[in-house]
Amino acid sequence: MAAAGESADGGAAAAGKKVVEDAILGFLQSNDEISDSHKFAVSTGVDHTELENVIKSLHGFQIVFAKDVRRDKWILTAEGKSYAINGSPEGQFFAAIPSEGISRDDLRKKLGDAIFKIGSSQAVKNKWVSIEKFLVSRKAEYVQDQVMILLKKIEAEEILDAREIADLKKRKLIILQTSKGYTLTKGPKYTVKRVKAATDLTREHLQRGDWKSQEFKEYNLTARAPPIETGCLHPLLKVRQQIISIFLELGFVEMPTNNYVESSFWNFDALFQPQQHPARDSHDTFFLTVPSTTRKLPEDYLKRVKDVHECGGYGSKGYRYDWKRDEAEKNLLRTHTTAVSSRMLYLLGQKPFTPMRYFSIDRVFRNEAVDRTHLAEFHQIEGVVCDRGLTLGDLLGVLDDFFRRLGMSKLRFKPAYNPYTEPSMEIFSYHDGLKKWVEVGNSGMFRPEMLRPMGLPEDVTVIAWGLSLERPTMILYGIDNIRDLFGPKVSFNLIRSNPICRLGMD
Ligand code: FB9
Repeated sequence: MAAAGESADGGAAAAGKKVVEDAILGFLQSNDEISDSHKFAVSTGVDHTELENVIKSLHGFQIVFAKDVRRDKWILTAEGKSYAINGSPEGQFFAAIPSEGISRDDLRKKLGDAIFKIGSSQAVKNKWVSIEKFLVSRKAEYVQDQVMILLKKIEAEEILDAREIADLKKRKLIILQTSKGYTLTKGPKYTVKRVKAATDLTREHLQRGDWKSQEFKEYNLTARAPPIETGCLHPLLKVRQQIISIFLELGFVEMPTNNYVESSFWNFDALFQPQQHPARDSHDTFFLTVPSTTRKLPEDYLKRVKDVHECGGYGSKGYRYDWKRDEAEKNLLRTHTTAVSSRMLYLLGQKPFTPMRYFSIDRVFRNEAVDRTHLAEFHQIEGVVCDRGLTLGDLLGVLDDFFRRLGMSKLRFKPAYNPYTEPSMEIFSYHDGLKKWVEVGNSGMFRPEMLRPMGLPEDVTVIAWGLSLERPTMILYGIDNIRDLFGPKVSFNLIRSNPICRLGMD
């Protein structure tokens, strides 16, 4: 019955280990050293790997001193092995020729193309045979298959001279195998019979009193603790946490983003995005078949949205097209969290105005071509500031403050276009690590055609910006392909062993 914690076969392995240990310690009792662990393994019939484990343990306890020795030895290739058994091609070639000679074809059939080809050239070179047009005949009574003999010597680990080695090597019949071996000598704590070191001082030791002579295992203070299986955060969630704390520090409130399914109305129409805008067709947007349409839209507000699209107002001339309700009722997977901003701004417009700062970080879906940096879904980060008389300067200021906390202090802005913001700007940051300007987001001032129908006062302006969560995470964690960061191909190792998110320390 195996001792507690020791599995049945554990006993055998330990016994095996003990046998090997005693063999080594016993040998060193009467010999100064074991010069070559490989030879010792052969002589004791022990597998060298098993011997190696014992050597490492004895070395660890300084019972023996093990010095690494690199051992190069020639071994036969598969071809070499077959010639050592069947004879070299030239040897087989010669042997296959009857005394009266034989036709080339018969000989080729007898030996096969490979042996015939190599054998013929070597046998001729060795002046063993003559090959006329059709007939092959022996030129020697008896020949010695030197190659086969040398190959057998290699197998027997006999030493060959350099020229012989060179020939066999050139014919790819042998290759050099480098293996690590050890030379063993007695260590400072050498003992011929090793008493298993005890790990702990026990009551039994004290009762038996043998603790005085008992060897105790050293504490291996460098031993790594067993990995503690803990939960671990995906890098995306670590960066998200950092960005959430930046927004909260800046007094922003998180918007409820728990609805991937949205109506075209809040995703597009409320944002003054015209119904014929290219982003609104199924090439860019995932429309739902079930439920294909939304039922509840605020009627009075919808009327004002229809009007502003069709004929403008609030200083705008609108888009002058027939706005269709059923287009706005189509359900889709939201293409941006700005759809959530439109809902929140509408709610803000339904009560006496109070300045607000909102942010959202959640999934958005776009029917786009997947490539190294784009999937059909990503996490959008959005910041929205609503107040009276906000200007583009305020937007620049907030962007500077936000991105500085993200570790991006050098920003540049490029005019851009969004259907729902005017002016709009793409944001670029100089990335010291990548030594280049990186597009880090988009921004703008929401159009009055969007805000006024919501009921927000005329002097209220709303600045907003957006970026993705994946791009900064890829750059911060040095991940080149977005598929290694998000989706079925993500390696658990990335999840388990990714460092903390240190914004701004690139
Ligand atoms: O995230 C983006 N880039 C980025 C951001 C941070 C970053 O940090 C590094 C550690 C240093 C690195 C890169 N981009 C936005 C820029 C590009 O990657 C762009 O090619 C891809 N964009 C996505 C959309 O792709 C179709 C990123 C995504 C994006 C773009 C725009 C918005 C949101 C996400 C927006 C908006 C907006 C505008 C006005 C008002 C409200 C919202």
